[in-house]
Amino acid sequence: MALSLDKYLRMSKLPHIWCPGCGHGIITQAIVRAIDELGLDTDKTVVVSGIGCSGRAPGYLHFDTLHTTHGRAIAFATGIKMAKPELNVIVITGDGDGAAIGGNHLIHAARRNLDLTVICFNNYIYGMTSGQYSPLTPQGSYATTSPYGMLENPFDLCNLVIGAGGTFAARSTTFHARQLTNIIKDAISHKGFAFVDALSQCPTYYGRRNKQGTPLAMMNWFRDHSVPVRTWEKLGGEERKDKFPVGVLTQTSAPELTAVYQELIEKLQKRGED
Ligand SMILES: Cc1ncc(C[n+]2csc(CCOP(=O)(O)OP(=O)(O)O)c2C)c(N)n1
Ligand code: SF4
Ligand SMILES: [Mg+2]
Repeated sequence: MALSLDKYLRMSKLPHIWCPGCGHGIITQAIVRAIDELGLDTDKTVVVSGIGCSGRAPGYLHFDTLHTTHGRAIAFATGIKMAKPELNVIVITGDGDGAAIGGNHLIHAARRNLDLTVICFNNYIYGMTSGQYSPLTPQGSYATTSPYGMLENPFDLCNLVIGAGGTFAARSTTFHARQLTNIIKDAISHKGFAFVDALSQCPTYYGRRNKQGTPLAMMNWFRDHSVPVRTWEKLGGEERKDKFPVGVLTQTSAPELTAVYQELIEKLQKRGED
C-alpha cells in the first residue's frame, strides 16, 4: 500500500545518511507502516531515540521527536509517558544504546510495565562509532574491539525484558519486513511495556568484518537462521543451535504503571489529599 510520505517523513531531511544496504531504513519503514495501519494520530505520537545510527531515525520522522543522549532514550520516554499518558510513546534504540549504556533503563521500564513501545535496531555492533562489540554481539564474532572473536556471551534481550517484568516481547528481522510491521503494530497496541528485537544488517562494520557478504546475503542469513516461535518451542537443544526464534515470544497482562498511578491520584483526590 502506498504511504503518504509527506505525512510521516521530514522530506527536507532526505536523503538519509545511512550506508547503502543498511537495515535501519527497513525497520523505520516498518514503524511508519505500523503507525499508518493503526491510524495513530501523528500529533499524539512521540518518537524518542538515543545516539547511534539507529538514533538517526527520529530525525527523518515527522512526529514530535526527541534525539536524546546515548543510552537515555527510555529515561526521557518515561518522563513523557508519566506526564502525558494519553500519548503513544515509541522508543528507537540500538543494541549498544539500549543494552549497554542504557541497559539499566531498559530493565527498570520493563519492571514497571510502563506503557512504552521499545524497538531495538539490533545490528550486533556499535555502528555509528565504527564497529565496537556490544552486549548483543554473538560469541565468536569479530568487531574492532574483538579482533580474535567475541569472548563474552550475548544477552538474549527478549528474555531479559521478560525476566524483568515486561509484558510483551517479540523478535523479527529486516528480511521479515511484513512480519516486523505486524509485530510493531501488536507492540504499539499492547497496554504495558512492549519490546521488539528488530535484527538489522550493518554491512559496513559487522558484515564486512565477519565476511557476511552483501546486504542481501546478510538478510538471507536472517531468513536461514530464524525459526517461527511455535516451531522453536518444539525444537530440542541441539536443533536450536545457531538458530533464533522470530514472532511474539510473550504477551501477558499486568497492571500498567501510568494506570496505577492515575488510580492513586484519584483515590487521594477523593480523600482531599491532592
Ligand atoms: C555518553 C556517550 N558515550 C559514548 C558515546 C559514543 N557513541 C555514540 S553512538 C555509540 C554506539 C552506537 O551503537 P548502537 O547503539 O548499537 O547503534 P548503531 O549505531 O549500531 O545503530 C556510542 C558508543 C556517546 N555519544 N555518548
Ligand atoms: S555504519 Fe552500519 S548501522 Fe551505521 S549506517 Fe552504516 S550500515 Fe547502517
Ligand atoms: Mg548497533
